[in-house]
Amino acid sequence: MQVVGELFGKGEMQLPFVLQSAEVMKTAVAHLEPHIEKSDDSGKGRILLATVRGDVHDIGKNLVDIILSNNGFETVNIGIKQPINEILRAAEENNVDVIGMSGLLVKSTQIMKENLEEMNQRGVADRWPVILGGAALTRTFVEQDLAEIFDGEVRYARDAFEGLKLMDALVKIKRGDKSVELPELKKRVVSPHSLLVRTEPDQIPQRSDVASDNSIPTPPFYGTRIVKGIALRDYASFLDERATFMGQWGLKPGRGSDGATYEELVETEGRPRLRYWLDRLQTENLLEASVVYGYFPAVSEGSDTVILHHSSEQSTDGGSGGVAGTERMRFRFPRQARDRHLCLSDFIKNRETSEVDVLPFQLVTMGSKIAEEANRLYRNNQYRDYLELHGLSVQLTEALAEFWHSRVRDELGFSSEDPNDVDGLFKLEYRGARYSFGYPACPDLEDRIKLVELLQPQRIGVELSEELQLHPEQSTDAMILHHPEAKYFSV
Ligand code: B1M
Repeated sequence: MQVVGELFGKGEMQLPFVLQSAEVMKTAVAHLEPHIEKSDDSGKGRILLATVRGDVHDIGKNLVDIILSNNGFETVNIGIKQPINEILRAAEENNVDVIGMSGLLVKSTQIMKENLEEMNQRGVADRWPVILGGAALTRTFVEQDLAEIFDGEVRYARDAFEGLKLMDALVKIKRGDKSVELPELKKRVVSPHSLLVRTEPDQIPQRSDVASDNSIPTPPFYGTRIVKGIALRDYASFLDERATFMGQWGLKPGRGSDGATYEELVETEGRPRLRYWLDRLQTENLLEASVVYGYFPAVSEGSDTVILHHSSEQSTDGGSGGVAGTERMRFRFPRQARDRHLCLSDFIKNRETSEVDVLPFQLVTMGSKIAEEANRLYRNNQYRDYLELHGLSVQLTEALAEFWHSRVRDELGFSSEDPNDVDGLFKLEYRGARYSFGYPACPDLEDRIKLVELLQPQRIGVELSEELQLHPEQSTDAMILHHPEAKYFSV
């Protein structure tokens, strides 16, 4: 049965309104469906949607599902963590026209490559064109590197709307429409100036030029502490409104004279909806903001950071109560092969100085109720609410992390160096920096296992899954450096 025609046309549309229209359409179709005669035509086209193996990110794929299905395409959404076997089995069983894979992790880009190779090997590359989407992908990686190895058609969709355009074109082409063409594949342009100058491995220094004469602050305690039920008023002011409105809620200024400006959208949509949600979250008691954090003695040895046992170590801190000053665990952080050859360990006192540094870690969570409510809204076809609540919940997680980091600076005695406004905080205008494992200075997600061993977050209801993701999803961890030179960098 072909359900609806083209709903969302060519003009600029704001994602929340598109989702609202999709809700209306879904309800209308549900009413009409029993009265519509089923035809045996193959419809406008059918796509299989999956988040790839090892990746738990759901929302991007679900948005694609909503937009596509409300434009008349049939979607077969098989969920997260899907291995290629399952993807191909479901594609076959549902006789889909196109396969769509999503994934946010860097690792997922490699999995997508392996999936395409597997499709080549099984001789099904010609049968199913593939659309790929997700944060860690780039257009040239898909349209040059992956297109080169894949025997069929593979395309990159930056967002759900591009996914819709591609789906439309791919199905038409598959059905023999000669008037339709896919956009040209984007090739990488490498200007001679943009080539990185890499140092030969044997020339990379043991340590960068980061100053080593900084002072060490005194922590209020060693070991870990838990703080539960943190009040919204404490961390709400740390919310990054721009990231929430533009990044998560899709409130983007329109082009041309008739498009609303960002400021107008903030006034008419952003702030009123934000007030509505913050009230509702409190009234319905959906916030369970908790933190586990701690201060640990540490020294560096080359690129390694060594956490030492401390005298007040308790078994509840996750420590074995080893002899104070001896090695408890070790992180090996990567070093830049270029530029200043920075490595996170350079910001921690070297063992040779005989000084012992202090290294804070934190893990914050918004709890599971908010995620459960967001999922309920999705199942209930309340798409705009789903997008807004999910987006707000992840930005509140960031706000909580930012708030707790400011508390740590306070406890270490240098919060007087903080900027006066929250924008300054987002620009890192304070002493030190917060590094989450998986981000460019410390990309190895395996380090989360050690962090969890140190902080024991199960005490605030947070577990690390075998995909190295924290559950509930609205959780994030970090290591905090107090060194005045510590800022973000990429290895
Ligand atoms: Co974090 N995170 N995060 N994070 N986070 C990413 C994903 C990351 C890429 C950032 C980065 O490095 N630049 C990085 C992963 C890198 C890696 O793999 N190593 C990362 C990391 C490292 C982490 C943590 C591990 C950090 C830590 O705590 N140590 C941690 C993991 C969480 C956990 O364990 N529970 C973490 C935490 C968090 C928050 C909780 C604070 C928050 C929520 C995470 C979440 O969504 N579950 C968060 C956020 C907000 C982000 C970024 C900034 C935004 C993600 C998001 O919500 N996007 C993200 C970086 C980025 O995307 N720029 C990042 C909105 C969502 C609607 O978009 O899913 O991309 P998305 O879908 C879009 C398009 O991509 C496209 O259309 C969609 C809608 O238009 N699309 C398709 C997607 N699939 C498609 C398929 C198609 C077509 C289009 O066709 C088939």
